[in-house]
Amino acid sequence: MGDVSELFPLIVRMDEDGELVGDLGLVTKQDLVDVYREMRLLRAFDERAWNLQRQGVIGTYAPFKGQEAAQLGATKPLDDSDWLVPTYRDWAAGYVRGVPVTHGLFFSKGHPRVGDVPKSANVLPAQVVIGAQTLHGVGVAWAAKLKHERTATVVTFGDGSTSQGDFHEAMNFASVFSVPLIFFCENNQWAISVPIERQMRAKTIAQRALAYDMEGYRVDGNDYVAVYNLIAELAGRVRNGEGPFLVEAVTYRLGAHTTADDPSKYRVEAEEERWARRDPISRIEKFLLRESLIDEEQIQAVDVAAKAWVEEVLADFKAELSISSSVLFQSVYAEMPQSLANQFDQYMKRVKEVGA
Ligand SMILES: Cc1ncc(C[n+]2csc(CCOP(=O)(O)OP(=O)(O)O)c2C)c(N)n1
Repeated sequence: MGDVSELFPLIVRMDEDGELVGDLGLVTKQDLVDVYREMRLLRAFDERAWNLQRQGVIGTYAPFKGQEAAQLGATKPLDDSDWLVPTYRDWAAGYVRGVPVTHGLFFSKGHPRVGDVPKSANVLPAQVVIGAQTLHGVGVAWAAKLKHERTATVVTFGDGSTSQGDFHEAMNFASVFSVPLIFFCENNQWAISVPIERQMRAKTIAQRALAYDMEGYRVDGNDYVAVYNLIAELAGRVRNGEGPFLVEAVTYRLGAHTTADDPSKYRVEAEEERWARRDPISRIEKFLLRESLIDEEQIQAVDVAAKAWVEEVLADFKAELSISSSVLFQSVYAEMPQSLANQFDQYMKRVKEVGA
């Protein structure tokens, strides 16, 4: 057997120097100006979230720094009626769909607001059980098919998730029932401290599609233009009854796995530097500068705007943060069952007694 990975060449449209090696396709130059700004805002938020954990304001947070092009490219082409089934790192993707970016902070606090995903966003709650959401994605897409809805579902997951049984079951079900689903793998090279080459012998994740008689694609996940165009095309095909598809977006987690992790223990600086040069934001910036679509002054202005925006969203977050402990009882059922109501009464009596 030949090397099947050769069947899945990396799709690139804008290289790391911001040079077009393909065309912009469906992405306009103005889109790139807007997306550049949006990514900078989201990056500023993500970096601030890290500091909030260090200050003890939030709990464990999984940063998406470095994966902005993959996450925005996978969601910007979707229609309002499409669906996103995300993980704990997909706050930028959720934001595109209309989930407040502070959701990641509420999530880290175990705050009840996290169950409060706006219905119109068509986003499932973020999944922490690795790979489990791939099955949920199949369910959402299958339901759409049974209801004859013309919607595309995108389920996102990391490279490590493809080593899980759930992923393979999901691929099999999706394939057998031809569900309108895009499996979108953010291959950020690491599953916590386990590098991709220790997770699997296959050279690419995309080639795993072959086993399920599915089309697979391997795209530069730090190239917004390439990811956007690929997902736009596949989402259109899915809505027309084709699919499922597997997309491997080759990217890199520039930060730690979570705020509880120290990557200097398991990866070398040279690797981090190599990937920092492929940063999804700086390649758009280089393109915009070369095309005179933005200048240094405007770049500075985005810095200022990003700081102001982060303060604004954090003010909303902080205003909602404090909750009464009674929420623990009230947010479980739509109608509280009698047994829980009894416990709630006892709890409130005790609270009065101790004056809490
Ligand atoms: C079923 C299960 N096993 C183990 C874990 C612990 N765990 C949390 S994140 C993670 C690594 C996931 O790596 P990957 O799928 O590549 O996603 P990434 O975090 O890199 O985005 C593991 C093993 C878990 N959450 N769920």
